[in-house]
This record gives sequence, structure tokens and C-alpha cells, in this order.
Amino acid sequence: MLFRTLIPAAALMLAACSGQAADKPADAASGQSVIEVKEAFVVKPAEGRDIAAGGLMAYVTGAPVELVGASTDAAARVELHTMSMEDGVMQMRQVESFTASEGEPIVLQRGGNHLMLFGFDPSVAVGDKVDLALEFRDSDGTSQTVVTSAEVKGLGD
Ligand SMILES: [Cu+2]
Repeated sequence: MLFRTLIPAAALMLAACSGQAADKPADAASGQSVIEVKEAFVVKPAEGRDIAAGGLMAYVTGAPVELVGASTDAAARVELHTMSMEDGVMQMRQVESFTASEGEPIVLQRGGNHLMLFGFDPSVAVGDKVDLALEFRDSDGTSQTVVTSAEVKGLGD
């Protein structure tokens, strides 16, 4: 009798768990931060150039995470760059990572911290979408890759 009542209870619990997992792939109970990337874009370089700048917003819910790398089929290599004014000259510098915490997203944009794509595919046109794979790492070293669709913008857009 006890055996018969336990089975349905266990089945219900399983159903509840799998239902929740489908709604939230990385829920807070698992301890993993939830990362949301929005407004990703890449600026198509001028004719004859193959270095493109890109940007995005990366929000985190939970513990802080670091963006440690990016890649795309549309370019040979993607670097993380800062931009600052030094002695009246704009300087770009490659960095290892950017950090996002709750209420303080990673903001990558033109004129500030940004993505720099080298060897940009010249066949990619303004208005196209390219996939960007973003590698995040949390404080205990766990990696999460977030793939986002980046809009290809023109230089003046
Ligand atoms: Cu740069």
C-alpha cells in the first residue's frame, strides 16, 4: 500500500522539476547566474578594411560574471577592447575580461568599451545578422556560452 502511494508522488515531483527546467534553463536554485545579452551589433568596416567594432548589453541575475571571450563565423578573431582618452588621443587597449553584476551590466558600444573583430568577412552586408558566441565565466570558474544574434550596421548608423 505504501509502495503504491509513493510512486505517483515521485512522478509528480519529477514532472514539476522538468517543467521548471524548461522555463528557466539556469534557475537561481542551481546557483548559476542567468545572463541575458541584448542589442548586439557589429559595424561593417569601410570598403577595403576588415576590422569591425561591435557592441552589446549583457545583464546578469545572480552572482557577477566575466565576459572572457567572443567568437563569430563572420570574423577570424574577436578581442575585448577598452577606449580611453590619453594625452588628447583616443587609445584602444585589449583586456582579458569585462565584469557584469546585478544592476551593472556590461555595456559595449562605439566610443567606449567594445568588441573588435579582426578579419571581418567582406561578404557580410549591412542589415545582415551574424551570430556572436560569448564566453562568460563566474567566480568559481564555471563557463557559460551565450550565443546572440548581432545586427550588422553601417558606419554612419
Ligand atoms: Cu578596438
